[in-house]
Amino acid sequence: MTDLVDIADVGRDPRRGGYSRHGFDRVELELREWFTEQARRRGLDVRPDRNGNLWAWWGAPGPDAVVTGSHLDSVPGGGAFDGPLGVVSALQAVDLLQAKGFRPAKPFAVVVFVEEEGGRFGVACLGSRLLTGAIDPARAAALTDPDGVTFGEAARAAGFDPARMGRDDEALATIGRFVELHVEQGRGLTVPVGLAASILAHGRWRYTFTGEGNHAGATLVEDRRDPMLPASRLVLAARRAATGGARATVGRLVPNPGGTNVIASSVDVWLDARAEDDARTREVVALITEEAERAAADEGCALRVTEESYGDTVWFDQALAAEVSDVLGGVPSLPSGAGHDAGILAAHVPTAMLFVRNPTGISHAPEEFAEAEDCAAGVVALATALERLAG
Ligand code: HGY
Ligand code: MN
Ligand code: MN
Repeated sequence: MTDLVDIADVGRDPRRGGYSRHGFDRVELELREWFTEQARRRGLDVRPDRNGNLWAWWGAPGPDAVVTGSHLDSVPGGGAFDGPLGVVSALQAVDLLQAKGFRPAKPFAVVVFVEEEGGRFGVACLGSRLLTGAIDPARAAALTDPDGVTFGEAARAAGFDPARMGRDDEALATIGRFVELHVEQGRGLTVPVGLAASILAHGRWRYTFTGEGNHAGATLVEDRRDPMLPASRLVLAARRAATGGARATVGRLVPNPGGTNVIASSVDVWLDARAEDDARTREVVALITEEAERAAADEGCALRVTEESYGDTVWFDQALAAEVSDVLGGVPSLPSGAGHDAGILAAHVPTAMLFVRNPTGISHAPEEFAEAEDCAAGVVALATALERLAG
């Protein structure tokens, strides 16, 4: 926990509460420096890859490496554990292993992925998607943050050349197994440590409703084409469509220009939809989009829908999960409603996830919390698993 305390004041968000730490922003660059210092203190050799992810090697890089780690960025106003717990636990697992005189028999690295939350540039797991070729690097470079800064510009300012970004076969080829520790983000875990079995299929869609900007006082209701109406009907349609375990959320709705006495000219609405498989997720989004189209027509508004990211259901490597569970004496396995970098890597290398109990199940909020003794149990579990895999 001391390492989490180290960064407890980095990136606090006084307006939202919690933390706002986003890819290549000033705060995340400070966290990168902190991680680099922590890694060097442990004799790890920190080598950024060309996509902006940080790799801290214990010994020489090489094939069949055992890799662990997570992310340091947050959602806007996020909690202290989602991401950093996995990075801090990896560093402390190295401490435990070094303290007992363990030396890895395989190449071994701790990795920090950039912009896992997509909190600045809108696409989740951006660093691991670039590494694996799951996103076109030109599209990634052109993604913009709310201030209009592109990912390419932010990457360049952080010392990375966007023209060199993209699938990194050499880096991928070094990974033998990847194990990510993460705070659980639901209430599914009733013991300190568990394993992830799967990740829901999930994606993000942007709906832009365009009407006619006008005066809130001088414009009669019958003369309006107010995009806020169909935007509101989309929010309600999302809740109605989320049945049978599916999830559909609107957490971000931005009217333009956004004046109290102004009828918006356009409204952007982002939908996060998830379900147990591809077909069900697509069905939920189709239902919502049909209602959005009806609502736009009813109000004389135009609608443009853009799919911003999508990932199919992830099933983690069962042999690796069994091996990790076995060395831990048997831990429960549970589905994950949250996406992770491990979910992106799972398509390329044997991947497992360890979850640490979250007593409230709250995440992506300042109240996110995990008990110190459960975090310590997570570190011991991760060290035990890594010792088995890299022994
Ligand atoms: O959105 C997610 O599920 C993850 O926290 N990026
Ligand atoms: Mn998250
Ligand atoms: Mn996370």
